[in-house]
Amino acid sequence: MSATVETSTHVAQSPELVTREIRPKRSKHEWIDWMLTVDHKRIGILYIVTTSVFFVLGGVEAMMMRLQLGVANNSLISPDQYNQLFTMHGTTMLFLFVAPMLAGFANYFVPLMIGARDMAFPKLNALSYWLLLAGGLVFYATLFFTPPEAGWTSYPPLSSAIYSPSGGQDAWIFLIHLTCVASLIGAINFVATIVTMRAPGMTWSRVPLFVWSILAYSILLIIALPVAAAAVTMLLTDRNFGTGFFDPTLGGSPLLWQNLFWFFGHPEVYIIVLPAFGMISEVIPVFARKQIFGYKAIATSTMLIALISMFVWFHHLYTTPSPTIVFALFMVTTLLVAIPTGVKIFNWLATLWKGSIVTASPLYFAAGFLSVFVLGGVTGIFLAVFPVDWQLQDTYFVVAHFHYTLMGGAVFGILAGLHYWFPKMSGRMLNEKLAKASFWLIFAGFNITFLIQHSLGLEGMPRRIYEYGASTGWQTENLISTAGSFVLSLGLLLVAINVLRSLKNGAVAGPDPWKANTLEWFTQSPPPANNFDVIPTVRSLEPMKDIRAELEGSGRGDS
Ligand code: HEM
Ligand SMILES: [Cu+2]
Repeated sequence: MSATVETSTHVAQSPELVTREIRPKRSKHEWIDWMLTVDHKRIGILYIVTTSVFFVLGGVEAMMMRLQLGVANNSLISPDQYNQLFTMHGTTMLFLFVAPMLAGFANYFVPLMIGARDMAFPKLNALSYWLLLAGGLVFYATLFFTPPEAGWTSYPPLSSAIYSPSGGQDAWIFLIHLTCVASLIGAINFVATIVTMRAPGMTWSRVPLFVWSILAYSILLIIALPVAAAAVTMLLTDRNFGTGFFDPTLGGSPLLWQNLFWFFGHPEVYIIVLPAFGMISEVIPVFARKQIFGYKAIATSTMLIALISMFVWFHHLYTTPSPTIVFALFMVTTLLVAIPTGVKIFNWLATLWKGSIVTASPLYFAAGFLSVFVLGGVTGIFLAVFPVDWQLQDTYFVVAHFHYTLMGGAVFGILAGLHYWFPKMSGRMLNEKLAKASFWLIFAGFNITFLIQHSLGLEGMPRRIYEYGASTGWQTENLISTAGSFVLSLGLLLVAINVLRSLKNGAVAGPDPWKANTLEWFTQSPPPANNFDVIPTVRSLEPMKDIRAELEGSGRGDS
């Protein structure tokens, strides 16, 4: 690309930001440019658009399940179809929506936030995206054959050739392989970029908190993914080549799968939640008009959460026949995670405390994140205590818990990030009224859907059942939950409408509509291919504040 650039002088909307735009030579067809792109911003958009489609698919699967469960003795969906639906839904949401959606935001914003012109390895970056897309296509091709039905956890013997003879399960394995390679390449790229390409003056104590979170996310991926890849390879050979890693009749053990899977699977939860934490840490100080409280504590707690999360996996095996001392040890490590998480939450609250709060939509979603994530954390503390887990495991209490952490944590975080960064990515503002309306629908709908599932769980409703009898007494609560899921969907639909409308008709954003702190706001919206003409020297945690102050001092103001 570098050989075919033409330069032009381009003055940004704001007089102080003069960026010489380098336009890569374009081919006749726009879509060919997109397919061949190695620009981190375009790759970021490709990720965000692709994963939004997968979110819709996962959402449709969820709604089909909620429809089936809305009334007792319903026969809308067969037992087999229900198994396929929760397997597709869980797998889609985790591997094809949340994790790669966050990778999309990281792709777009990490280079901009550290003042770099691209990722360290732009071509590898493109490869990551295409591998992910290939994985998603292979997985969804099973809709035309037989989709997998052993759950997103694919425990043997459920996932063995005897109980899951269809190729759907092998497609699931292939999906995991492809996303593992994609994410591993991406993670190495992020580490290289963050370590070597920061702007002059950006010492480690001036690295934005979102970038810290992506560093932690990448390190976790690099440690956890090879284990996942190994485990699914063993499952593949067990299913197809007669090995017996997980088959007791051949000397193997199903518990080996559970250990390997959760050694990866629990860090995966933090792989999802840490970048959402990072987004919240960017949004809160901007809209509280205050410097983040406890920067070092938040950055340290991010790394600590990543570290501890590698030593908690056994809490998923509390109901296996294992020595109590092992349960006790893992209970302690699991409870330990609450400390750095609490540190973050108190620091966010302290940042908001006595701030001059700007009540804009990104802050709404950040506040929504705080409240639902805290509830998910609290039920996590309940479940960490193994005798409690013995009562609640595999009930709707667990379904409620992990939707509060995964959906509450990741989706509210992503929505906060989307509303915050949309002006930068598109050059246009979202409609605030519509954004706030969608927030209230999502917040209400989410809580109506999932809060009541805690009591369903306490009443004994097991997860992964396709129907229940009228005599169970679970009918009303399930109906409320299903009704809530429609409110939630309506809210999400409103977000989509807002995005699509604003792309064309939104108010022009300008380079820095929020008066924010970090370097992505030092360039046009959307940024030119080369990101920055001049890379400023960073002198504090909030370089944009310094730049604005300097311009005011020199009489050029930021009007
Ligand atoms: C759009 C709102 C959502 C609704 C209405 C919803 C609903 C459901 C339902 C009905 C189940 C099956 C419960 C069972 O029978 O055991 C389920 C399972 C699950 N959901 Fe969601 N969900 C939503 C969003 C999400 C999101 C955003 C994530 C992840 C980030 C997620 C992750 C999961 C996982 C991991 C499972 C377990 C699948 C399994 O048992 O193998 N869900 N969800
Ligand atoms: Cu866990």
